[in-house]
Amino acid sequence: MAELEALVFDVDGTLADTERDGHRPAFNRAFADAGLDWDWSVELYGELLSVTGGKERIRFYLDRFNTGFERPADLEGFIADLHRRKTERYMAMMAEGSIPLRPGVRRLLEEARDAGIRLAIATTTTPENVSALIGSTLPPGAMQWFEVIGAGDIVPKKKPAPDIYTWVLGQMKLDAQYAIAFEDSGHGVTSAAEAGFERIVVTTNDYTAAQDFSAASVVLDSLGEPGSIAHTLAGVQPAAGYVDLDYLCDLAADTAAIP
Ligand code: XBP
Ligand code: MG
Repeated sequence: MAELEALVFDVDGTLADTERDGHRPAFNRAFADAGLDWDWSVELYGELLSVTGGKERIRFYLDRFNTGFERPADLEGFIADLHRRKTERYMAMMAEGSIPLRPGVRRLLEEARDAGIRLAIATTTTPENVSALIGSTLPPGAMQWFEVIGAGDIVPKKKPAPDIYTWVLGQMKLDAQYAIAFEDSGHGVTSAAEAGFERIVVTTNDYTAAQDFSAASVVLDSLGEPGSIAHTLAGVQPAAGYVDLDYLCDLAADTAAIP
């Protein structure tokens, strides 16, 4: 791989553990707002995560888990409306500061910024959700830390399709060989790999730990912090105990890739 120029981050599960305690309860609150008795448990949500995108996930739920529901004539409009309510609920939860960034995320973003490394986001979630999370967890103006934010319906096909990573690279006029992608899920890794990323750093969470990360360069339980070591599940353990720019440059230069 060529010299490292940019870091591209997934959001949900990677920057913060938003799925179980952020998106899932926001969906449930939107269902209650709409007078529906649907309840997405922690376990059911794990199965629903096989489909990315909130609107797509609601449709999948109806197709697979709630086939008896009497569908309105305009199902698409009904789902879009439910999803709008869900986004409002999610943004309100973020404004309360209910979900912190994962360990090492802020440290690594700041280190990369100081070193002049370009930063970007490639996510499936709705753009407003990205600003809500960044706004509640990073200093004012932190949205500007990211040169490009690729999110939601800006591309027709969500992860695992490569489209969102390809779109971000296009906006940055950047070849994937100069960048590292950060992901938490198998779908995310597939998306980045198919967009041409040769280096992908995975930080797992409870929902994704058992997924297939064979296209990743390293799989860790977190980015780690000084004093709180990152545990490596595949690939080379960071010498410092946490993922920093030195480690990423070694990864980019091949010296720390999975043998
Ligand atoms: C995760 C997703 C999203 C969120 C819900 O995206 O698949 O659908 O679960 O957000 P990523 P929306 O890991 O790529 O950040 O309801 O806004 O889709
Ligand atoms: Mg994710």
